[in-house]
Amino acid sequence: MKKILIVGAGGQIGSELATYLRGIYGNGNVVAADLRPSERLAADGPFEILDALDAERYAELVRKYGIDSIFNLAALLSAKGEANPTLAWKINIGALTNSLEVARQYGCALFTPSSIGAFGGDFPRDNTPQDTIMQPNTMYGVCKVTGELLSNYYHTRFGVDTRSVRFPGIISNVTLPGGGTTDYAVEIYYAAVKGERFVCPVSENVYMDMMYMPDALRATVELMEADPAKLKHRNSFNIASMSFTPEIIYAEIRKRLPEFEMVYDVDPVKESIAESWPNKLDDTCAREEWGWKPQWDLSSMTDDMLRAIRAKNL
Ligand code: AKB
Repeated sequence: MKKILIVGAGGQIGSELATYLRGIYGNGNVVAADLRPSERLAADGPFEILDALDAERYAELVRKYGIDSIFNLAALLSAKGEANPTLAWKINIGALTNSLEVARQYGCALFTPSSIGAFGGDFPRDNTPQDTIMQPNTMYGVCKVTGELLSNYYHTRFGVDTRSVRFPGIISNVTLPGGGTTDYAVEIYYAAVKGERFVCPVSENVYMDMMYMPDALRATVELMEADPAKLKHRNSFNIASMSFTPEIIYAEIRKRLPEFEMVYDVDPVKESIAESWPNKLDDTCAREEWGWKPQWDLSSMTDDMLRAIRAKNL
């Protein structure tokens, strides 16, 4: 049985990944770690306070629990990273290099997500290929490209089992994202259920890749369980399931809630980040090398998001 450490387990992805992994590998085998305490994560399995920049404490936890697989999710997102680029570099790269070193020293497999934010420059926006120009103009993107390169380096140089996907914007209903460019696609559902008018920070025709959390969690585990002999790529795979503009998601919600209203107040930082990213990724390599296939689309996700948020009785 695996012994897993999730670093940054209190965030949007980590909080659901902990529950998902505990369901598969057993509660006691999945240690959730975060800067801040979490009653929810501590309720059904081991929980530890960890600042991912503290290499000694990181290694101590790996030894204490006999960890063999690490999921490193500690990072500032794109819009927040633009507000404080030096902090974004410090956290995102500090957590990455500590994860790589501890994985090298203790023989752990390591998953560190990349993102659609790794793209930038003059690359094909539609059906963006797996291997193309990556010249991001955000600090978040610079960190993601660095992460991909360093993770490949640790694999080829030291044999560390590093694996990664380029996540689209992740849509979920448990923990809110914070500081991302794609956050609007989560916030819109909360506004719709609360009967509030939604003010969208990205303009109406900007396409971005998005994915529902259950697909993102499944992708993470399927890649980490994939036969290494079949992986020609490692860091990092394009994965895709849906791509839409604010107008398209708005129309989808209005099919269920015709009274729902959305207006635009475009945030220039988010807008320019969104425009520098792909419209839609080509995920052929992930499909061919480890059998990736999404299960959710905009319509089924919208039904499920509205149901889950209504059940919170906000
Ligand atoms: C962000 O918007 O910064 C993230 C991402 C796409 O990586 N959700």
